[in-house]
Amino acid sequence: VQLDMEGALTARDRVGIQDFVLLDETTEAAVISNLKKRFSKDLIYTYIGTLLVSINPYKELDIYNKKQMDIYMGVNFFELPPHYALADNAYHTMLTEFNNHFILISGESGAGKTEASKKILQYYAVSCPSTTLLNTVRDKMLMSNPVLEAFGNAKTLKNDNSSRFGKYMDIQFDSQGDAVGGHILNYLLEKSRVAHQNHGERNFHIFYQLVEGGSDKLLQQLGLERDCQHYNYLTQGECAIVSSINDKNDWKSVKNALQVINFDEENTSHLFGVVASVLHLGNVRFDTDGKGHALLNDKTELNWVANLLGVDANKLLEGLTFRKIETKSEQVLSPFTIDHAIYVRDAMAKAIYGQTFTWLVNRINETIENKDSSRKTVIGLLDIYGFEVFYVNFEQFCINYCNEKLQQLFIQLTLKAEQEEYEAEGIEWEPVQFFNNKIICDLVEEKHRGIISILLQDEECLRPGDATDLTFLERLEEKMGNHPHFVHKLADKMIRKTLERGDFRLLHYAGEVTYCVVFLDKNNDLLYRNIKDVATQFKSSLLKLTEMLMAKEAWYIRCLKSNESKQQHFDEALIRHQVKYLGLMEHLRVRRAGFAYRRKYEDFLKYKPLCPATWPHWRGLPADGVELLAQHLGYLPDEYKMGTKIFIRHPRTLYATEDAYEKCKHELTRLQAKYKGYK
Ligand code: AOV
Ligand code: MG
Repeated sequence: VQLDMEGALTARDRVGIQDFVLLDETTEAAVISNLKKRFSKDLIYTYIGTLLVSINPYKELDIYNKKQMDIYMGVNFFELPPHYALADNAYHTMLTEFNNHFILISGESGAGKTEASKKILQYYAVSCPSTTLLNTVRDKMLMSNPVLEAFGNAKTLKNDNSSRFGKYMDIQFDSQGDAVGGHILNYLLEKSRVAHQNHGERNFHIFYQLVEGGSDKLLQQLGLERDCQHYNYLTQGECAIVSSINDKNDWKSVKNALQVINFDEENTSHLFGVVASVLHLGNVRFDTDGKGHALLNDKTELNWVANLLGVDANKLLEGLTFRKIETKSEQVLSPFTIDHAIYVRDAMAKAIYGQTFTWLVNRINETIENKDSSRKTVIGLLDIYGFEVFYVNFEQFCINYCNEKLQQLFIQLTLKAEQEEYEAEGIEWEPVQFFNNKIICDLVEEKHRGIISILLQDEECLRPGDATDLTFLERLEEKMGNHPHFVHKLADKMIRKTLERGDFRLLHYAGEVTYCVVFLDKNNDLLYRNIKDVATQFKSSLLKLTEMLMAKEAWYIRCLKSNESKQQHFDEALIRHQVKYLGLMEHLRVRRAGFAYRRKYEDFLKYKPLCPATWPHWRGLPADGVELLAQHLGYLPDEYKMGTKIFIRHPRTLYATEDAYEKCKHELTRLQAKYKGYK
């Protein structure tokens, strides 16, 4: 792919326009046609002002190499095609303003969020200035990716490498701009996948990698067979082998990455011991004793689990087949039914895996942490599981809720804040209407009235005997019946027809999703309690995340999925749907009608060599200097506004100034050299 260097002034190219703000028309059709034109030339990135839109190309593009990265370091973000420009722009703003930033990468499952976040991390780790000493920290940060992906990603119907956890990574920089450390926060791993996978989906990659790639000796030590079909937890989706995935090779990369992040023999063998124990646990089977009670079928697998986890096999068996009831005077063991024993077995497997994942993240954090106490600034990268309509499980509900929250953050920080800023600055403004998904966030999380609250209150209203998930649904219907984003079985006939008993449907910002309340089977109090704890924790960790992000300067990448079949094809209808729900048109309208670029007066005064009245020194008020500069540069009155900073309507205006400034700087340097020569 050729670098498509547009003249900074014309900013228009043969292959569509690099910044939507420059489009002649702002219709949806014009936007989609521009995206399509660029996509056909492998130009997958386009700006809307400083926001970056990217479309998944589903093929390797030769634009992410070191040479390309180096071209970007330190140039103005509009001088080159957009792919590294946003990352570089955030970096340079951080350095000049010495403040914290974050890059929010959003889009539905398979849109390219994780790939984008990896490319940005690579950019910072490879291209920023560095001393050799620090390279090790950078290598570790880079190598944390394959490890976390092996344990936290899986093949789903939407994406062969779907993130099944949320990840927020802070990259820390010292005042020189060196990437010197990092910290990772993980959010809600989709643990249910450990024990159950839908048709066409797999468990987490690491299981297949171990079985396919582990040495004979290792498998023998772990008591594993080299055959995925042998394991109950690997075969439910009936797709252990995936053409786009090479588990053997990935195993090698993961082993190598573990070494880089300081996993010694002991840690590594502990880690794989736990992974193997989960596979064995999944193969523990039960019979019934005739009274309906669960009996262990065969001890071999159970012994392996006990052995690998270092626990007592009899205690383990007791835990799997009996409930312990404590009375005042004694402990009574009440036997489980087969169903219950299987449930407990799966819950144990999920818990073991979940805790291992958390442990892994903590270990990685220890190795990438920068312990020196000098002041650092950070760029945070947020890559979370994308919105999905497929599943009905509780984790899916949380994933979609999380996506609603991020959309809300986007709306608040761009559409809302932007328009409010014009108002506050006294700039004339015709408001742009947009759909605010706060109404959906409230539906889920509002105190006393939201779905999560009702879920939590529900237990208090339970009477013994009526503990069914339908009571929850009835209460939801009672409270939410008239809510425009909640559809239930009493709703209008057409919709009702498609809803099963026990289902409710939410009209999310990105589409409709039907959830089945079976996930709230209260007969199963363990599951129910578990879900409640998750719900509560997840809500508060999202709140913390939002607060943390609000304190930083935001940059956005909106990823679009080009098609549903993972092919190199531009599906117009699918793109249109995403352009709509991601609010791109509204964003464009605000950007275009508004003043896409703004600079603090002090920063804008860097252009002072362009105007005799401000050069070489401007001693008056910064605002007055800027006004003089703008007039001298021929800015038309409608093109800029003065508030607490200068607002510039059109990128072209700023580009022209930036261009003139570069030429002027060049000329000054030349003259200085010449002058020195004379001396
Ligand atoms: P996601 O992170 O947005 O989905 P990924 O980043 O995993 O999506 O992208 C899915 C797949 O699309 C990747 O495995 C690549 O094959 C391909 N792809 C994405 N971006 C690029 C790119 N820039 N260049 C080449 N191929 C790309 V999810 O994690 O499911 O929400 O939960
Ligand atoms: Mg992902």
